[in-house]
Amino acid sequence: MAERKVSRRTALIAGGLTAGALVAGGVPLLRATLAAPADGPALPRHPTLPLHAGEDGVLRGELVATASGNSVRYNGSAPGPLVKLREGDRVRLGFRNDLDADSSLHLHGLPLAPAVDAPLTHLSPGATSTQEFAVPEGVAGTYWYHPHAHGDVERQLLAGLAGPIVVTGATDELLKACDDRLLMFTRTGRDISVNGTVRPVFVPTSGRTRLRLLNATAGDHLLVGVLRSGDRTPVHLVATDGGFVAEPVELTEVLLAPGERAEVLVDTTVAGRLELTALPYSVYGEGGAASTAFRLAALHVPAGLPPVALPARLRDVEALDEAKAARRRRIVFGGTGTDHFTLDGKTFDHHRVDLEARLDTLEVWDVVNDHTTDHPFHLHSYSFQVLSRDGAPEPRRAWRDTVNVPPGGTVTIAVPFRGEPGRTVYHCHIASHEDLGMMGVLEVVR
Ligand SMILES: [Cu+2]
Repeated sequence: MAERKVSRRTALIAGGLTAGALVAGGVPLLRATLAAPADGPALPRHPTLPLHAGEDGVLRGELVATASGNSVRYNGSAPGPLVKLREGDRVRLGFRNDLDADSSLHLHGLPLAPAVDAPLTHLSPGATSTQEFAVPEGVAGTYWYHPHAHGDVERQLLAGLAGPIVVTGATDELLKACDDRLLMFTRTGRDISVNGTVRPVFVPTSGRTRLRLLNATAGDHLLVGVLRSGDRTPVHLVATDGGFVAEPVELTEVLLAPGERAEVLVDTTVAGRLELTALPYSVYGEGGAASTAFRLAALHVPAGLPPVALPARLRDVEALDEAKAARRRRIVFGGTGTDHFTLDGKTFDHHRVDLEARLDTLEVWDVVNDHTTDHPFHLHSYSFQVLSRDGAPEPRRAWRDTVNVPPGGTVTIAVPFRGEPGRTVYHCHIASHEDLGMMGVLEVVR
């Protein structure tokens, strides 16, 4: 048995797993040459943005982007404060740009009207904006906010401008016995931070822990798994980008492309150490050079946490009927070299409308990656569902705003254009690609 374990670990070394997992597994292979990085501080919780209800019942709050040296902050913290909302809330969110560069506030993933999201509007230094909206029903989940000033998004993200949004709703009651943790990933220099700290640790307080995983990096794909003694332990996916899936789904890894979120439940009834790990992943397709695994965070599970039952059902996720699509389109990621990124052969021009769609119709889009690396496709204002990947039907229905498209791959999505018409954007969510023009303009008309 021990022999088999050692040989499996040896295979993992070949696969690029770091020594951290090896030492954690109690097998001191390579300890002399590769020390496991030490645990960081306790996982910080995000400060919550104060929201005050006016006499009209509308919740008011304000985010201010300020610079200090080379860093930029929302309301003085990086990540920015947690915007905590509930389905049905009416909100008036103010934003002030106190940077010396154009910026803006984009509420990533919330299906807001194009006029409210205003992704083509840049706010000059000193300018303000107000976004007023009602939080739609059925969107309870994990979202985030970040700047959308084309050309400078990557710099501002890397410098600290990003913050989390959590929307709660009735379905959350099914998970109220879980320890609910928000883990927001950003890149700080050579490390990936979690809530602003590197390799934090936390002690779960319930026998089941809900991890809200938020990839707020500017361009890092994170294939996330949970390891116990170096072995993957299954988790249950309960939510994707646009909120809950129909029922918990057992998985051993979750890919989070830049911008993407997923929520998983982890069994935390067995005392010991669990390591939330970024597993080796290749953005160059199958067989391409993969990243090396590294630890994101550790859970120190105490003894005696009572089990928490897994809900059998979470909610109904509407089925979209592909046969009713008014239109089928093909959208192609492309480009040449390392600094030329296109959508349908063109780079972004905010004066040009690239696609026109009709409100209250359903469209099916084949999003094709004709380039050499992964590109996460992101659409503003209109949530979509993945129908198939390279022709293989998607195993479950889920609402999304971001989906990864590997090189040579095709992801087919169904987009119902509901709510308000207007002019909005779709783009690659690797911020440098978007800044270099991998973005198009969509106009939804009545
Ligand atoms: Cu891209």
